[in-house]
Amino acid sequence: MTDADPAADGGVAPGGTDPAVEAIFDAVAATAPEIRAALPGRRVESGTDNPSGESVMAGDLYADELLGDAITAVDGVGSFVSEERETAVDAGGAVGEADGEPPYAVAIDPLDGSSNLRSNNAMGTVVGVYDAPLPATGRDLVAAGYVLYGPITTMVVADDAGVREEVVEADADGSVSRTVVEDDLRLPDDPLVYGFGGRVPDWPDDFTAYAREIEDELKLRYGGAMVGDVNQVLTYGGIFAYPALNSAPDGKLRLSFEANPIAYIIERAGGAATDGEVDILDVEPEGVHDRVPLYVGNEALIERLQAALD
Ligand code: AFP
Repeated sequence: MTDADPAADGGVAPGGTDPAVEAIFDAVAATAPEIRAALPGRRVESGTDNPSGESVMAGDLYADELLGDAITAVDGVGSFVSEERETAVDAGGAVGEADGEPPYAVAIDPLDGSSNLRSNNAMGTVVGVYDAPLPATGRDLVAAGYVLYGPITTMVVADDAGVREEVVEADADGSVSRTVVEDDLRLPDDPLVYGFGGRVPDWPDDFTAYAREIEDELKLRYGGAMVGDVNQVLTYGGIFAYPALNSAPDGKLRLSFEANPIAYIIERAGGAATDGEVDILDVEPEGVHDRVPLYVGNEALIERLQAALD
């Protein structure tokens, strides 16, 4: 068990991760119980839109504020990007390898799936830790993770040591604990579930043909929050996609703080991730809010998907 305060246990990081990276996930975990406790009172629209033009819930703004304060306070963080903010926040210096400069830029979706607030379904926080200024490709990720607010609050973390699942809990003394419950998460070899976003009439014909095949083979698991749907794939094997649509050829999900972190996690767990043509981690972004089609899951299913879209 690791307290979500590195000083509490000397910053001993699981798997030998850079303590500065571990401090970022400690900061994310430390906010989780407070964000979860605040959700019942923040199920309404804020009346504002985010840089992607999407309606923002009160819960989105609250999570963004808490996470922004916690992450930018970490010594190793030089820059912070959020779905809810137009531009990067300077958090202490130019990210990169220069001596003395903070090495990391962090990109987050503070409350992925916030439209599930009204229906009380799963949602969570997505985190990407890059060692290059943003926008950057997924190859510049050194770690990624997501908090999942389900029946249990869990955090999945992927880094050089692999992929692990932690239970995040507020202790009686007010501290927050991170308990590793799975220390080597791998996609099961035999896929079981699928979840495809967008409206079926808006799917291109080639994706529709692929979806029809998958529907005959796997069980539908689509909950409207990428973190919950991807966690199904990570747990049971299968495929999650928010595909290119006829009305939106770039799909819906953002590369920097949704597709890249999820692709990094799934690939570290033995799976694959593509935009339909190339590995998601190789997509070159122009801006931090660039959208990209996302298909992630078992390698064989992704290979079939790419053949179907050729
Ligand atoms: P919200 O955060 O606005 O609920 O959007 C969630 C999301 O970005 C991603 O988590 C889901 O996979 C996808 O959108 C669901 O989109 P649809 O509502 O179009 O199914």
